[in-house]
Amino acid sequence: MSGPGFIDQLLGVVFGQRPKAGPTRVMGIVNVTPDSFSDGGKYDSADAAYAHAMRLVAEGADLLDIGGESTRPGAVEVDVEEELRRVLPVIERLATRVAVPISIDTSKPEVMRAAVDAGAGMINDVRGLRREGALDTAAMLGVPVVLMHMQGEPCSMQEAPAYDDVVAEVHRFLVERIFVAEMAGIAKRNIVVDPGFGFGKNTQHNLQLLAQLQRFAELGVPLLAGLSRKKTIGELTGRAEPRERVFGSVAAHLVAAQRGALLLRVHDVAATVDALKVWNALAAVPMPRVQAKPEIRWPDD
Ligand code: 9MG
Repeated sequence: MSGPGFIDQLLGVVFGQRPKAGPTRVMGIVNVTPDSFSDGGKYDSADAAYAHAMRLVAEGADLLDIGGESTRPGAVEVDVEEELRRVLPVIERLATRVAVPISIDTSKPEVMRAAVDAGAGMINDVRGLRREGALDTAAMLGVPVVLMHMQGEPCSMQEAPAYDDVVAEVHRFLVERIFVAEMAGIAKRNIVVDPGFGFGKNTQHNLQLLAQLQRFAELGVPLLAGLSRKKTIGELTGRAEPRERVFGSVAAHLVAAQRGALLLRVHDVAATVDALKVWNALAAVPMPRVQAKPEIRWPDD
């Protein structure tokens, strides 16, 4: 039997004894794009993206997700050359300078290949390796992959997302993608799944997925959750500006971690790391059994 794989090492898990919930890790988002919803244009030069990535590592990111094409609702696709032009210089510089693994956020086989050659050690595909050639390329590269659920395509996915039963449908999709990935030669220990919050889902869909996230954590592979600064957080908090959604995002990610997410994809690394530290410290303290529900009386009752 071989030793622990990349994901097991990342999660600090003893091979064969992966817990249902436990050492949740933080994936810092590095968008090298002029048009991402939350930080569009802020880090679209290689220098700015590199400096941002270094800051996220200093804040405690366990891995970095580098993306060169926005997948926000309404985003238009860029061609392979442009995506490579954006991400490769950043990955090349980071690969020799940071100790944390680098993930490439892409659906394009050509970008997967070049990014892994440049030093990326993981593929994050919002299309769950459904693009032509993606499955075989990922299998050939032999690196861990994130298989995410998305209904539709970013350009139109939020126009009228519809499900009979969002939890059952996303669950079925992920079961099928795990099977297809394994059939293509991707080892199960290299697979991570993600329900894809906000990808062809409205706030009610996202809340249902979050409420039943444990079902996805029981698929036998690590679960990733990404709610960072998304529209659902804005709707729940009344915050129109993505940069003002930090507290709401931290709360949602903490709930996701409690329901079994082992990886959290976030913009706000420092805030998320602090929240996880407090949760972990508290989880180690035994809770006394509550005997009876105390009756609370408010002063003007
Ligand atoms: C690229 N990207 C944007 N949001 C994401 C999410 O929620 N999960 C994953 N895996 N990737 C995402």
